[in-house]
Amino acid sequence: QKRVRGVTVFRPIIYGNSTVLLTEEERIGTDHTHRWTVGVRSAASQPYPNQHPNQQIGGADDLSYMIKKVTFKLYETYKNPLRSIEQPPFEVTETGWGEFDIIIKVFFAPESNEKPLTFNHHLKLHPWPVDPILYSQPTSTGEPVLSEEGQPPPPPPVLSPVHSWQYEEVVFTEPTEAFYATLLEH
Ligand code: SLL
Repeated sequence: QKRVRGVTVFRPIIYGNSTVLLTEEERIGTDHTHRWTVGVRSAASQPYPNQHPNQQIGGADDLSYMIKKVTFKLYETYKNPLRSIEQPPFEVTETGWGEFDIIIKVFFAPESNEKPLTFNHHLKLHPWPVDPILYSQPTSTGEPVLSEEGQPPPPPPVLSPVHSWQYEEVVFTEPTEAFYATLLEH
């Protein structure tokens, strides 16, 4: 495959996860606490219509002109832990109780001759480490807790949804002629 000399093409993507807490009903009979979606999405433009909280970040653009498939290596106790997604949206939705590292591997269109890209994403379920004293509300009297300066404490963290996404510019250096033609159409 001939390559186009002196040309570099950039395509912005994001990868990461969004998480919501399971409802009380959904928690019956399971130790799972969260529903999360891990994925690779367009960084640009239109959001999904009528988004679920797990869909609120990134664009709905179809990346299949350049991405052939994405694999997500989940924690080994999940059924079929190496998930292979061969059409958009390139994402996996699961439930669970804990955070772990997910290896995301992006495979490009065959005519690109590009090697796959690998990202390591730490699945995020919790907004941040919660200070158990600051956030142990409500108080027995119902009075707000005041800090030493007499200021009310910051509001408790919002537990759901939680978003953790990274921006990445995919760089194609001297793309093949066929792939360059495809890239220019998008
Ligand atoms: C931890 N090192 O201890 C991590 C592991 C694993 C999370 C977290 C359920 C998996 C399943 C699940 O959420 N596992 O049901 O197979 O925090």
